[in-house]
Amino acid sequence: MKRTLTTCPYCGTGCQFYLLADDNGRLVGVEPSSTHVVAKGQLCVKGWNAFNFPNHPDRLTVPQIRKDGKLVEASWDEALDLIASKLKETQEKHGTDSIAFFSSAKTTNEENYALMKLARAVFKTNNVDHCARLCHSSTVVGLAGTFGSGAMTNSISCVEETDCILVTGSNTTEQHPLIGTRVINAVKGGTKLIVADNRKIRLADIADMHIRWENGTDVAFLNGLMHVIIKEGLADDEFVRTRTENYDELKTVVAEFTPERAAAICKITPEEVVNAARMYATAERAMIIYSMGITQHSHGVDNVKSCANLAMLTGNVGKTGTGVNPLRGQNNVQGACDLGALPNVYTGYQKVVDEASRAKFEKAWGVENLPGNVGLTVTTAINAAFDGELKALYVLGENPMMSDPDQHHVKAGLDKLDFLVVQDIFPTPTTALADVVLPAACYAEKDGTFTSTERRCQRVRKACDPPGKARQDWDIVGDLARRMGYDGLTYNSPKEIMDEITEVTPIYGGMHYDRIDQVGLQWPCPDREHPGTPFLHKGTFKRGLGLFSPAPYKPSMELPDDEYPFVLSTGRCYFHFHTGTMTRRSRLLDREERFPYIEIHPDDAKRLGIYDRFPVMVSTRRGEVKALARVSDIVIPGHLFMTFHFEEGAANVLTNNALDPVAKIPEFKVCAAQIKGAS
Ligand SMILES: Nc1nc2c(c(=O)[nH]1)N[C@H]1C(S)=C(S)[C@@H](COP(=O)(O)OP(=O)(O)OC[C@H]3O[C@@H](n4cnc5c(=O)[nH]c(N)nc54)[C@H](O)[C@@H]3O)O[C@H]1N2
Ligand SMILES: Nc1nc2c(c(=O)[nH]1)N[C@H]1C(S)=C(S)[C@@H](COP(=O)(O)OP(=O)(O)OC[C@H]3O[C@@H](n4cnc5c(=O)[nH]c(N)nc54)[C@H](O)[C@@H]3O)O[C@H]1N2
Ligand code: SF4
Ligand SMILES: [Mo]
Repeated sequence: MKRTLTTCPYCGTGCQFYLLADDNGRLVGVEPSSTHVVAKGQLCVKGWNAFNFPNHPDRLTVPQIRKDGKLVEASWDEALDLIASKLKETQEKHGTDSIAFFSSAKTTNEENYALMKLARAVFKTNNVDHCARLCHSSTVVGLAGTFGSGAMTNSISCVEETDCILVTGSNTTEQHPLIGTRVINAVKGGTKLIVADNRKIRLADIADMHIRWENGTDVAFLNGLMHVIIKEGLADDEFVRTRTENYDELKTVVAEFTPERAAAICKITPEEVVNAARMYATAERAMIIYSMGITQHSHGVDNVKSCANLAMLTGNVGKTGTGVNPLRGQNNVQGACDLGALPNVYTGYQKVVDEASRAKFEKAWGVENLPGNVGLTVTTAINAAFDGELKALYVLGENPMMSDPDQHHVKAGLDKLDFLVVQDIFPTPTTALADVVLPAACYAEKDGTFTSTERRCQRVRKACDPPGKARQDWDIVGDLARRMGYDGLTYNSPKEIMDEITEVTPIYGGMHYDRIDQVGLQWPCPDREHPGTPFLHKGTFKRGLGLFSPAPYKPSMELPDDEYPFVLSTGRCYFHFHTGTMTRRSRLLDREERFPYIEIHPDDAKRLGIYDRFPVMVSTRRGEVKALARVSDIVIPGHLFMTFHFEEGAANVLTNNALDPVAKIPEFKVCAAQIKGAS
């Protein structure tokens, strides 16, 4: 049996394991790595099953081109020549920014670098983005504004070195299971746990406090906590004085959020606000863990800034066991951001509007006139397609038909494009609309690196060959570049790409393959000798002083009314990942959760005559979908919860395309819905 050490393709926890291949080169299993810093010999159910989907017969194996309305097999030459000529033609007719690229947090750092370089160096557009937009774009904006860096401040190991954890909007045991395990261990060791999430997630069972506020009211709650902390003299005055600025404004804003007022907005009790404030602020070291419950709102940036304010007010930044810790979702979403698959920055967050950065990349890439305008995001690109302004789109490893808000709107936008290319490993509802479909190699079939939520850049290694004619994403991108007359994307291996990355990216300066062979390094890692950085902002913030950025409370965009009386929230379950392309093709995972379902509180179900496991119709102003009722007190009365894993009951038919004004993240966590029994 061949054993290949690689990194899990699912969540951002970044566990490593060995892929096991038999003599025919077929993947047959997974073996955990007992020495890995995070996994420590364990894996969650998705990790254990990560060998399964690469073998699935549905894999895309040949390029396809749409002819007379149908996708038919084509050669690589035909497909790539067509793409090159169509993209060129579109730009000549409608301008450089009439095309856009979606990159992928599922693919490697090297592949994200290649795609963003293709967009910028070859097609001269900054219209390049990826699913971080739908995920932690509020974090990137909010923490960059307050601290100067948009990443998780501390390490996963810090969970076991803290005295109090505030978990808010993160279903840690299901979505970052091996971080969830750490939280459980910490609690067993005496760490206090506050769970602020209105669903009764598994961590709620062991929490010292479980606060079930209304979705979308986090700013009121966090301001309430800060009000109490200041009033009761629990702030870290020394930290506030020496490490931060704009404290007076914070004081003014939170002064209005008495526990009574905060509690009234959140529909909890004033005592809960006071007790949570005391528990968090009196801990010697306290950390905040958050994820989508905080970010996916039309006021996601305000939520993130409020978390940062709370941490600064109590001096909980810049040391071990503390910090503001957004758990990054996808296996390589941290890396896709770091490598510049974003419309405003090159690698390492070097801004495209900055002339010196442009000059640096022009020299490195041997090109002229890199564009200086900030490009379209995933969400605004779909809107631009809908408005007829965007004409062509190249989607590499995303499934926007299932993952973007308001599916009818997304479909209408994609339908209006003159040309759509989708490069994936499986057929999806997005490939179904494409003019050209390109088959890619999956994680098990390639070399490269992923960067985990704790900024740890780790190796991904080839364990088997790709099926049929599928090729590595970076290789396809390089081939297309050559057809556009550019040789600067021709590499022999991902290692060569990483060597280039280290040259142009200060935070990745020391990430050479020989250094991360066994144990990955955490950025910033500026040079060959640097040991990596376990926690950020020690002694000084990246931006100098931490900036208090108080936010007033703003309600969500669409609240329940007589017609749509429920709050519908969407998210995930333990067994499936996102749009299900991989987990629904893994036998064991598929068996656990087979049908779309919606959680509803027993009181509501009773009132509406809805029975557990019976079909219901859920509708919003955008559309309706059928699902099976899951009657459970996991949710509070008046709230519904659905996952977006199922094509046949797609939650994003229902969701609202309202965006945060700065981060452009959609409001996936709150919209108004109606539910009734169905046959
Ligand atoms: N099994 C599995 N694991 C995954 C994924 C997957 O699809 N499946 N996806 C990965 C990705 S990309 C991501 S981003 C992460 C996401 O990981 P999480 O953010 O942990 O997952 P979600 O289910 O989206 O939402 C988490 C919690 O937010 C709560 N919530 C909703 N609205 C609010 C609110 O207004 N305020 C607060 N405080 N809480 C709220 C919900 O009740 C829910 O329990 O998971 C990663 N891991
Ligand atoms: N309603 C609702 N919608 C949401 C969310 C929510 O909470 N609620 N969460 C949002 C969040 S946080 C996220 S991160 C997004 C995720 O949105 P997406 O990234 O669109 O979702 P995925 O299913 O992860 O899509 C990844 C695609 O890449 C393909 N793929 C996998 N590996 C490779 C590879 O190596 N090469 C190539 N070329 N393709 C590959 C997969 O088959 C799949 O089609 O969804 C968002 N959408
Ligand atoms: S916790 Fe995340 S990285 Fe670890 S095995 Fe599970 S899905 Fe993979
Ligand atoms: Mo995500």
